[in-house]
Amino acid sequence: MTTLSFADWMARVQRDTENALSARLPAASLVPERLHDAMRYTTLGGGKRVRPLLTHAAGELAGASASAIEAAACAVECIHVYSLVHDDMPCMDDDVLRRGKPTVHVEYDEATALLAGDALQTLAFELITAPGAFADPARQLRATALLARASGSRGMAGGQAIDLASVGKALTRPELEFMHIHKTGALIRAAVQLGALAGDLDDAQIESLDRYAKNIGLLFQVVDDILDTVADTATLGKTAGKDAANNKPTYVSIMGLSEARELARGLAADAHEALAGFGDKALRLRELADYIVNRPF
Ligand code: GRG
Repeated sequence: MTTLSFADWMARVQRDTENALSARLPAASLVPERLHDAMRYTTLGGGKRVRPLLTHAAGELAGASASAIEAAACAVECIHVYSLVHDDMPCMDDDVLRRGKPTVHVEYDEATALLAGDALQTLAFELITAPGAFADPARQLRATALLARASGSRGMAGGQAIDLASVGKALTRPELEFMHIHKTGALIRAAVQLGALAGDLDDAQIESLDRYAKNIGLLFQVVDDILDTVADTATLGKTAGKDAANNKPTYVSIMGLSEARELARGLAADAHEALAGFGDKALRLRELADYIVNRPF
């Protein structure tokens, strides 16, 4: 059996995710056309697909079927895209650029952006609860509950609320970490857990993957803060330097650039350590940890 290079594997998962999402999103010709068009506009043709990549890597390790992995990966990405659409709205981050394109409320209008986000969130739960999506209905139910919790007020939405309330405040490092564990980390953690639950790992193995996922969730945010400082708008496909401009606390503002880089390296090392018991099966998860540390955008 030939093993794909990481770059080829990543390109394959990104292409498969694009096709799977396109097939699952309502056609733009279906009433209400404007809403469906906005959902497709914001979901398709962009994004690194980090969460689906994590779901695929964990699902492949767990021996899950391709169809279960695909359903879980699409569900997580729909939640992620909904969060970006709402985050960009004038009532939150008020941004005009996302994934190199005008944001949904700019390209369409605010009401459509709100509804597109809402509908993407509910589509995620339609996908993860589809009959037969997982081989084991008990695990499917567990995955559904996990995704709901990770997205809600004790997960991503809660982290966003803390983020909005912290503008202009001098957060301590533990406070900043608490916010990011929820805002960014919870969904990344869910992406790995859903992949694991789609297969048949035991609870100790799921626990090890969760330790990996917690580190990756925080690592993703630390790198995001570094990129917001050092990269430009064209590279990022979203407005660079926004955190400083909005007076938002970040790892870079609290620790400085070189300590933030050191923190990223430490989190990546801990993520690698969590995978020690899986041997070669965890190759893609290891490669993804390294990709997240070194990602250019
Ligand atoms: C509106 C409930 C609600 C939540 C919003 C995720 C989020 C919470 C806001 C996004 C703001 C932001 C820039 C967060 C930092 C980390 C992050 C999630 C970046 C965007 O994710 P990427 O880089 O985006 O994976 P792509 O476009 O590649 O999918």
